[in-house]
Formats: sequence, C-alpha cells, structure tokens
Amino acid sequence: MGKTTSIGKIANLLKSKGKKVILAAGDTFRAAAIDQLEIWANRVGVELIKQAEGSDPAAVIYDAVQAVKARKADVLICDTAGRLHTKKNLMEELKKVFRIIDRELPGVSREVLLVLDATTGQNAISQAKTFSEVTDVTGIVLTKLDGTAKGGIIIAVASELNIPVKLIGVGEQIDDLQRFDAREFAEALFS
Ligand SMILES: Nc1nc2c(ncn2[C@@H]2O[C@H](COP(=O)(O)OP(=O)(O)O)[C@@H](O)[C@H]2O)c(=O)[nH]1
Ligand SMILES: [Mg+2]
Repeated sequence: MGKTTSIGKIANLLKSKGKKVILAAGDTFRAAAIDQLEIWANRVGVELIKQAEGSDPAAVIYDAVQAVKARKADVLICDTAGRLHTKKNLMEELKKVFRIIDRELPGVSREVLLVLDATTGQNAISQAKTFSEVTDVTGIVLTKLDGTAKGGIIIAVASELNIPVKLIGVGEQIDDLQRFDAREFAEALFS
C-alpha cells in the first residue's frame, strides 16, 4: 500500500513545479482515509474535494472534475480504495470513475498509477496482474523501498509486468519520492 501517502508526495512534487493541483478523496470507505488525504492536502497547500464517508466515489470525482474546470487546475489526483476483499465492487467503482472522467474531461491526458508495496514481494506482482486485467494501468509507484525490501523487487516487477515503474517511495516524509529510471538503476547494479 502507500496510495494516499504517494498522492501527497506527488502533489508536492507537481506543486513545486508550479502546477495547480487538486486532490479528490475517492476512498470513501473509511472516514480516516478522507482525513488522511486532507492532512496531506493541507501540508502541501492544495485544494481537496471530499464528501462524507460512504458516499459514491464517482460522485466525489464528478465534483472534483467540476472544481478542476472552475479553477482551471492543471492536475487532478484521485485517491481510491484498494481493498481486495471486495475486488469486484472495487473494479466496478473504478470503471464508473473512469467513465465520469472520460465523459467530463474528454481528451485530457490521464495516468493510472498502481501503488505497490515493495515489502509484499510476489504478492505485489499478483496484485498488479489483477488490476491490469480491468484497468489500463500506465505506471507503477513502488513504495517502501527504504525498508528491508531489496531492490530485487523492482527487477521482478519490471520483468514480470508490462508496466513501467515510474516512481519509488523511500520513506514516509513529503520528499521521500524519487523518479525511477530503469537505465540508471541497471547501470548502478552492474557497475
Ligand atoms: N517506510 C515507508 N512507509 C511508507 C511509504 N509509503 C507509505 N508509507 C506508510 O505506509 C502506511 C500506509 O500508507 P497509506 O498511504 O495510508 O496507504 P494506502 O492505504 O494505500 O492509502 C502509512 O503509515 C505510510 O506512512 C514509503 O515509501 N516508505
Ligand atoms: Mg489510502
């Protein structure tokens, strides 16, 4: 895991590059998830669009898209739930969110980042396979690479999945996010 934390870090990175960022609290499953994203939004200094716990994530995203249009924001980052015990519902939820975005913001460039916890090893890879069956995942954020996890998981993820690792999380702080460069990584390994 590490989705919400990664969103906070990515928002900070984009804001520091002058982008106007809006966050959407699309994980409505738990109130704590909304609060956590709100803390990040305040820390980074970006707007958060949220609704009450239990509301329809697609409705939150709809509101967020309207806010993006009204404020002429550059980037909208949507948090999602990640619970796999309700996989089918989660996938339906995600599809609905994608439909809203397609309809309301046609033609905008869109990234679907899958956040994987490096400490879960092979489990991360099977999770990625499940997700990429239903959604067009454009990149992976591999978190918790600061812990005991070995960089080997990056190689496994990169070789077993056809999805580029774009960012890596190396801690819980706002700056603990790095761009991942496969070539640099390989050179460091073999030099
Ligand atoms: N050490 C470490 N902890 C992380 C990293 N990314 C997230 N975490 C921690 O992992 C926990 C779960 O993260 P969270 O963002 O809430 O995951 P989510 O449930 O997928 O949204 C939190 O305690 C985070 O501080 C990372 O790159 N390194
Ligand atoms: Mg979360």
